Amino acid sequence: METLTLSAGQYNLIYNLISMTLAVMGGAFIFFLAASNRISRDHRASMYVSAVIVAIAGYHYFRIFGSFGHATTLLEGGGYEFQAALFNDAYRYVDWIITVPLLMVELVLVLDFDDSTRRKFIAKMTIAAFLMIALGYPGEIATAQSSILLWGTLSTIPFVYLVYVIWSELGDAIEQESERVQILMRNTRLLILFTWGVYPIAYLAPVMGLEGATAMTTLQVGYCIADMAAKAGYGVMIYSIARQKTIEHGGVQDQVARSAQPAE
Ligand SMILES: *C/C=C(C)/C=C/C=C(C)/C=C/C1=C(C)CCCC1(C)C
Repeated sequence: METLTLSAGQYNLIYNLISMTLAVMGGAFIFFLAASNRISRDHRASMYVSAVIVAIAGYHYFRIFGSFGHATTLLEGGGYEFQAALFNDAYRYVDWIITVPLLMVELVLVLDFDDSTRRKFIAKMTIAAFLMIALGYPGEIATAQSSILLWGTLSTIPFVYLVYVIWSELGDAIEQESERVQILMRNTRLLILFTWGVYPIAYLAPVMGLEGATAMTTLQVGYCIADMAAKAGYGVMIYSIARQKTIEHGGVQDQVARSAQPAE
C-alpha cells in the first residue's frame, strides 16, 4: 500500500474541508427539520428525507475525519506522512449507496407523480445508483492507472443513464408547474448535473498526471465540495420547490387552521 507525503498546506486543506463538510451537514440537518413546518403536508416528507440524508453523511464525515487523522503523522522535517492502508475510503462509498437513492426519493416527494410512476422511478434509480457505486469502488482503491480507468468507465455507464433519466423525467414533470416552480426545477436539474459531474472528475485525479499527494488532495477536496452541494445545497433547492408549491396551494393548511382558532 502506498505512503504519500502531504505538504502542510495539503494536509490543512483536506483536514479543514472535511471539518467544514461535517459542520455543513449538521447545520443542514437542523435547517431541514425546522423548515418542514413551512411545507404543506403533501410535500413535507421531502424535508424529513433530506434531514436523514445529511445525518447519514454527517456521521460518515465524522468517521472520515477520524480516519484521516489516524492515517496521517506529522513528519519531523515538516509535512505529513499519509498511509493509504490506514485511511478508510469505503465510508464515502457506503454513504453514497444509501444517500444517492434517498436523494431520488427526496426529489419525487416534491413532484406530483402518481404512485406507480414514483415506484418505477425509484426502482430504476436505485439499481443504477447501486451499479454506479459498486463498479466505481474497485477503481477507487486501485493504484494501477489501468484499473482506475477500467472501473471508472464501467461506472460511467449507469451514471449517464441516471443523469439521462433524471433529466427527462424532470422535463416531463416541469410542464405542469407554475412558472416559478419551473425555474426552481430547472435549476435543481442543473445543480444535479454539475455537482454529480464533480465525482467522476475527482475520481480521475490520479490518472490526470498529478503527483500522488496532489492527486489525493484534489480527489478529497472534490468529493467534499460535491457532497456539500449535492446534499445540503440540493436540499435547500428542494425546500424552495416545496415552499413555492405550498404558497401556491394556499399555505400550510394545518397551521392556518390552528392559528385561526380564538385565543384563550
Ligand atoms: C451524496 C453523494 C452523491 C450525490 C454521490 C454521487 C456519486 C457519483 C455521481 C459518482 C460517480 C462515479 C462515476 C460516474 C465514475 C467513477 C466512480 C464514481 C463512483 C466516483
